[in-house]
Amino acid sequence: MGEASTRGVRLSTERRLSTLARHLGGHSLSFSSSLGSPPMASRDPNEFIAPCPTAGFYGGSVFANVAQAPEDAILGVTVAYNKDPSPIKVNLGVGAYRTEEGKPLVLNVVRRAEQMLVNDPSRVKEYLPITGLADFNKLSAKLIFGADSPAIQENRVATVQCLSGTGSLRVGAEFLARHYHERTIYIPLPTWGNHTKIFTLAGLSVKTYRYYDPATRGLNFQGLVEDLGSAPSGAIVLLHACAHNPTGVDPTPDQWEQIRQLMRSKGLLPFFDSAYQGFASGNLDADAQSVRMFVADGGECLTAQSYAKNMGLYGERVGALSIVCRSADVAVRVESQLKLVIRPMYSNPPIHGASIVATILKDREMYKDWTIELKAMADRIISMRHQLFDALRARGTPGDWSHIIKQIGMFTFTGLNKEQVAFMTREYHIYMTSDGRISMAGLNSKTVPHLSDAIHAAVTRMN
Ligand code: PLA
Repeated sequence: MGEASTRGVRLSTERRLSTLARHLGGHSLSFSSSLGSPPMASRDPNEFIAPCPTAGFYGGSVFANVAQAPEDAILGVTVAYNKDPSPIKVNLGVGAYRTEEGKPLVLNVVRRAEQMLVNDPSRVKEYLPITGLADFNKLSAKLIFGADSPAIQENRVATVQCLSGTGSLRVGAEFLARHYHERTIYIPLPTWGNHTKIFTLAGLSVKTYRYYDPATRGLNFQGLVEDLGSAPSGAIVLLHACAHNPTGVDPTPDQWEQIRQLMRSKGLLPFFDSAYQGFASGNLDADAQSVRMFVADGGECLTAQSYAKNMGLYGERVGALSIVCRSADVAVRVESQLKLVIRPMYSNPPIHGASIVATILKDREMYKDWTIELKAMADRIISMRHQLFDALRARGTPGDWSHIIKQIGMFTFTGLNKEQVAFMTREYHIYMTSDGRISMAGLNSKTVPHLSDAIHAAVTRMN
């Protein structure tokens, strides 16, 4: 910034401060020439706790015009659930794994890794580099692209540790908005609700492509091909690597191959969201096939990984963004620019969760134990699908419910409408998103009969 513009910023800041001071009732906030030093430092700190003119404007708030925002469509379901005193309430809103006993699960292998970290006196709490823990980044790239990936061997991948899947998507989006020539991103219809906000706020223009067919409760493959076929060349396309949220519907390997050919022929840039690797099939490699297919052709892509679900590290906020480039020197420059995106956002990522992941991924035994626990989670979800399907059949609930066992991953997209969902929450204290999505990972054998009763009543009384 030049000297003149620095002075401009300072003058306008001073003007805003003195206007504020006038509003606050004549108190002199005369720190105009000491902008760099905190004005509060020289004052009695209690002065700011006791009621004083700065607490409001004529008894009101300077934020009086701030409107009440609605709760988040997914996380708000948990807020409503927590407020409900009913003993029979069930939360099937957010995608968070619960045990058969309905309890959150910390994986044994995660507990062991944490114990090792705590017992290791050489572990310190220094800042990580802007790009995060180097081991974690290398191991994360291997996990999604495969140990023998040529892109990794040729050093063509820039990986940065980010704040779980959401942070990885956001950093990727900010990078694209600054450095990619095409600002339009196509997201599937429907998709995870946060995608639109993440990409829009990063400065991209969001469009949708047809994905789900409510009539068949399956993939609208023809619609997808038509929409991507008419997208402008170079457009970014958001793809769910596996276990599409909210529909639980994924393309077959053959359809993935057709999508790949179409996208490559039009120069569309794939941005994979991989939030459920291992949760779809119970197998980490199988769930990464779509991504690996695109990397194998030598082309470029972005991948956002989350360890929230597959390692149960939800609140640790651990994930990674990888950008696969054509050559090693491009990857180096891309990484340098990712640092410029991250530094002013949160400076550098947290150390604990990434250390847990790195500990598990680099130890052969622990990695194996993780895959066993992951498979057990995936299998329990699949068994819930069968139990729910059988329970609805036993009740003779009208409709074809086979999509419950056909869909994959954490969610079932039931096809229940808004009114039916509201009825189930009101009458049965079952909490789910209003689009009819239920988190199968939140169900257990004891709650299946209650949910089936609720669905049966909703379908027979509210259609
Ligand atoms: N991408 C998809 C497709 C997701 O479903 C989610 C999480 C994320 C990214 C982000 O996860 P992370 O930032 O926690 O790693 N979706 C959840 C939770 C499980 C949520 O909405 O935040 C869901 O219930 O849809």
